[in-house]
Amino acid sequence: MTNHQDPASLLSRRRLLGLGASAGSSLLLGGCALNGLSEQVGQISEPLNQRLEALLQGRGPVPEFRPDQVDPEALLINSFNGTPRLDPGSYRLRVEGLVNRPLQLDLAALAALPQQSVTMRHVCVEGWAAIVTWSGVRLADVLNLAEISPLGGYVEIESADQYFESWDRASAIHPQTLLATAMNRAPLPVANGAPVRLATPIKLGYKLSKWVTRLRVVSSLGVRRGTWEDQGYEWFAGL
Ligand SMILES: Nc1nc2c(c(=O)[nH]1)N[C@H]1C(S)=C(S)[C@@H](COP(=O)(O)O)O[C@H]1N2
Ligand SMILES: [Mo]
Repeated sequence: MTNHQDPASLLSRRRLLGLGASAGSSLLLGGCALNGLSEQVGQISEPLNQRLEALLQGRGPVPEFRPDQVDPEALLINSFNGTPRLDPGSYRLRVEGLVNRPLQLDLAALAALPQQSVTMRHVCVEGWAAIVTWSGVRLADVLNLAEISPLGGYVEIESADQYFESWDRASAIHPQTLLATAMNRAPLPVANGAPVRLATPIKLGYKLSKWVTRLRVVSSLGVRRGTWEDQGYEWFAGL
């Protein structure tokens, strides 16, 4: 746990770190440019792709907040297509696409994986933010379990309310990116995405899909990039 900084300095610090880690690649700041580069590199060769990934991950973990900074009242509900109620007993997280071992994980299987927490600021572009503790499994652990292919540069995320997202691989396997099943040390409420939602301190709120049902690893982005992205929101949406 490191100390909290005000959001503006935190943002600029992260930007600097990102730039510093990638030695001259200002492409990091633009989702589209990054996407283009990553696609090109993926086509050239696998070792290069892995080097790029290492560079992107070079920033390492970002600072977290203290437990006493958590503000449950500040977290608003933002759902745009109703609140799906998934039956915990029949719930399966499907992991498919460019993986050697496609998976269908039930909640017991997820609970059996190492559990992590992240205390972070959730930032919604609609003008609110809230410090939250999310707990669950690392998305990286699930992707590793599925034996993600080196060619899988992106992860598409489907939700039960038809919400759609797509992420770059480096952000997906970032150590603070979780498939959360708990919020503020209590079981994840339905309104906040139960039984499983995405959480990470490195992306804006709209990237953090609730009610996640399916992960599909792909080599390039499709026509659909995200529920909000397809209406003009930035794709990378990094914090
Ligand atoms: N499936 C799904 N995920 C979603 C959304 C949604 O409408 N459906 N809204 C997004 C937006 S814009 C935000 S800010 C956060 C809000 O999360 P919360 O409702 O738990 O605060 O969820 C994100 N994930
Ligand atoms: Mo949002």
